[in-house]
Amino acid sequence: MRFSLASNALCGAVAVSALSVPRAVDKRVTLVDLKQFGSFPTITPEQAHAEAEPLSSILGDGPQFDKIGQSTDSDTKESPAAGEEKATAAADGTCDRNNPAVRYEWRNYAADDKKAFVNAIKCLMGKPSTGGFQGSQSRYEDIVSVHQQLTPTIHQRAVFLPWHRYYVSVFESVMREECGFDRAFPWWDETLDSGKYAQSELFTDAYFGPLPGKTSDGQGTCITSGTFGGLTLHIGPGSGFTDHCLARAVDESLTGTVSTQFVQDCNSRTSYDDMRGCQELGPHAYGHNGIGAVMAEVQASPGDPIFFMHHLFVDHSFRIWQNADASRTTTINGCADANNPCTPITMDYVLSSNGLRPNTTISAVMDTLGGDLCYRYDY
Ligand SMILES: [Cu+2]
Repeated sequence: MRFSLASNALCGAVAVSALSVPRAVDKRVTLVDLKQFGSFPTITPEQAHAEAEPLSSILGDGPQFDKIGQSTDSDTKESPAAGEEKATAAADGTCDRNNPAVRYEWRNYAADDKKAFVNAIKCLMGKPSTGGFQGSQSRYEDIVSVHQQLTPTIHQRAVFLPWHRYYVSVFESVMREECGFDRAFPWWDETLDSGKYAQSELFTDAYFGPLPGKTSDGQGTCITSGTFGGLTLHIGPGSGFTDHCLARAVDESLTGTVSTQFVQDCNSRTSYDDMRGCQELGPHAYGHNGIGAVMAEVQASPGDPIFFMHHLFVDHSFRIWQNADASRTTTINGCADANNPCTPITMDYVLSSNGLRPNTTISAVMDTLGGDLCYRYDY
């Protein structure tokens, strides 16, 4: 038995009382048992480094993205075209490659856009579920449900990167169409916050709320302040449906591995599926496990909205790998299933969001400047 039902009516959590922790200062802190969340499987940065290929393979002659929006005082500047930004999906199937939507790194993203972004996520949480998504009690949780239900087919296989790219674009589309979000999209360069995620501006009350450390006895903390403070999640933990709080439990020794070196060691691999495996079990997994609690579980981690900032980072790394060689947007390799021997994946492989948005194919999302998509990263 993982935890007693009586003490976990809400939050899967144990309220800290004078009985367990005598420090009066913690009276209102609610801790959660991290065992219920599990963790993502990993490889070590040393493994990734040992198997890295010569760096020249990531410095090809693919599309060169302009370095723009590199201001150091991002709080005072506005993202270009704020308020009239196009969606990063090419609704009509055409993309002007010279004028795509731009995803701005959080530091280059206007303060006003940051506020609008978290408020649009909050808006989705306040809208009713459209039905048909198991366990969901809001439009936001419809999106979480899709990930939970599809978990066995979208992780630890070739489709991981294209599916999560599609999933982030579905999230974006729902934000724009159902909550009126009309700004540029952000992304998060986690390598700049390596080893100090908790100090990132993302984790402040103005935006995603704090990132408390894993306690010395290995517990997580319910988030009670910020845009998402006091949230009750209904999907998860794992494949179940138990009301629990939005909890976090940062381990900066894990976030410290999410470095430029680790990302580059993975991106040095010339084979798509080698790169994918390294990214998935490397920087991707350490970001999830490092933030901890809800984020550390495979199925229902989108219950923490920072999930999408994390997957924007993962997608950025994927796009950087693709930039090195044009063939990387038109081909894929690896396994489509877990059979042995497996079925090789193809560009026609279908990506589903369980009806939240229309199905598509890998070929439609491999190029972020064509097919279903029309965006680039600011660097
Ligand atoms: Cu996932």
